[in-house]
Amino acid sequence: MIDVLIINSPIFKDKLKGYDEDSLPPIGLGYIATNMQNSGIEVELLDAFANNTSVLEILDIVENKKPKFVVLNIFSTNYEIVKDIIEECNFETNFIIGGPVTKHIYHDIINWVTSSNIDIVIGDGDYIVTDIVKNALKEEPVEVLYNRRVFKVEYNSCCFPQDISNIPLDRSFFKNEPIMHPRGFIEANLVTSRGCIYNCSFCGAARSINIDLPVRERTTDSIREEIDYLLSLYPQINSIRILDDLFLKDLNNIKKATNLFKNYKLNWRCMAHIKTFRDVSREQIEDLKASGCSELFIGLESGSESILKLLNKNPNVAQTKEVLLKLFLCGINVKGYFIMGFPDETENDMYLTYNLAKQLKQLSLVMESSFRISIFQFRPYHGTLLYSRILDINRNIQPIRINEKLSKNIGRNQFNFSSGNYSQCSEINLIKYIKMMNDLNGVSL
Ligand code: B12
Ligand code: SF4
Repeated sequence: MIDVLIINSPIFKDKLKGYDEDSLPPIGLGYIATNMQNSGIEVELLDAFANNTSVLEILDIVENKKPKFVVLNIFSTNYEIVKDIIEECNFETNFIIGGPVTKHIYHDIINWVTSSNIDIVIGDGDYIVTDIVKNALKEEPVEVLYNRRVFKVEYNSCCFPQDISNIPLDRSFFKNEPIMHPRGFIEANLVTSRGCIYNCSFCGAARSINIDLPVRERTTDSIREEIDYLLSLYPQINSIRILDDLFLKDLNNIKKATNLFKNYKLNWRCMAHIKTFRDVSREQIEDLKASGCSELFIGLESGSESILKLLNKNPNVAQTKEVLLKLFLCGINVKGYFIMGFPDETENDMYLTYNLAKQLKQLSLVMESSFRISIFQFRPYHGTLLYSRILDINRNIQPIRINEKLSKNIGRNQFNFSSGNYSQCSEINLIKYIKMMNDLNGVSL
């Protein structure tokens, strides 16, 4: 019998046959697990997402291991799956549920049908989970209903990690690291900041829905120490991926990253924003490249100015092209994230998105850089600005489910989910455009 089983919850209810898609280590859960372990609690981490573990298998594991606590994360995408795990578990235990979406759905979780205790944590779980497991609470729950409790880790809570620089992380909890990338490099991941300065209306990290929490950044020294540690732990790695919501925010962050990484013989990749490059010169991008920046992940989302306005994104498509041209010229590859199926999006909007992606692909080929396209069908995540907007106009939001039609057309099952079609385009045409976008990845001149 172990004390705690932490589960990185699955996004599929059943095991997918032949599933071999890549995954990233659940770093947030790693921090939580490490803190417990350092306090003498016996913890195991089951990465059901990476291992393609079905709900039935999870229930078996829980019933065999009989943990005193089962700690799970939840996302809008797997709400029903996590509910199933908890409601179908025959073994009575204490569940602790957390993740970025709990603040928007805790009132639903309270009503889940189980005789087990459920504690719901809103906010960063690094320290509070240990207190709950040890029954050594430093703060009272904000809500109690029978055997349900809701804890809120606010800015002024004693469990809130004000300084995220040196939170211990035992990487032996992760079974999928370092990652052998199909494109030939070996990579480890780290998180250097929490929170985002932008306000995209489809995103759970948007500033206006997380206004009570500051954006926190680690010190450069602490990041350097973690990179040195990763190199000693995995001497074979030649690439680092920074998993922050938005690592490169502006010129200042570009300078900091350039100065940090120029001391290593490593490639590195991270998220950036079109506005990151507002005041950035060609020389500064060349320095960024020279420091090892091999690929930037940028949320381009749409080629339609009216859709970009709806998303609170930069509506200037010409500027997007200029920025990508500068990056390609300096030899920095880009992975562009796009979404189709926004509320009231027309077929013409989708065509504009396709056209933008095609032009960027052609530009990258001419510049001998790489432009990869990642395309998703829009689904409203709880608490986001678009979620509220859809409800405000009295439209129904169905639960998020697997989109098998999309998986048949474009593969990469882990990204194909749908909670209905909110656009003005038929579902057939929406899928057609998503497939056309995905197919651009195979285009050559
Ligand atoms: C990197 C990342 C991933 C990685 C790694 C995921 C992982 N499990 O860690 C990958 C690419 C695999 C991924 C997958 C998915 N992701 Co993701 N991801 C992120 C991203 C950009 C950063 C996460 C991160 O590492 N943050 C840093 C660490 C320190 O923070 P953290 O993980 O949030 O954890 C802290 C707190 O949230 C909390 N916490 C988290 N879990 C738990 C659990 C308990 C019990 C407790 C008490 C506390 C707690 O405590 C942690 C420590 O402080 C976030 C954006 C964001 N702002 O969170 C999106 C984000 C979390 N992802 C999101 C989604 C939707 C998904 C997917 C469901 C996508 C899909 N396929 O549909 C899957 C879920 C798969 C899974 N079970 O892991 C959404 C969630 C929105 C929502 N309403 O559900 C976010 C917010 C982005 C968005 N578009 O809005 N993701
Ligand atoms: S989509 Fe990216 S830039 Fe926009 S709010 Fe979310 S994390 Fe920030």
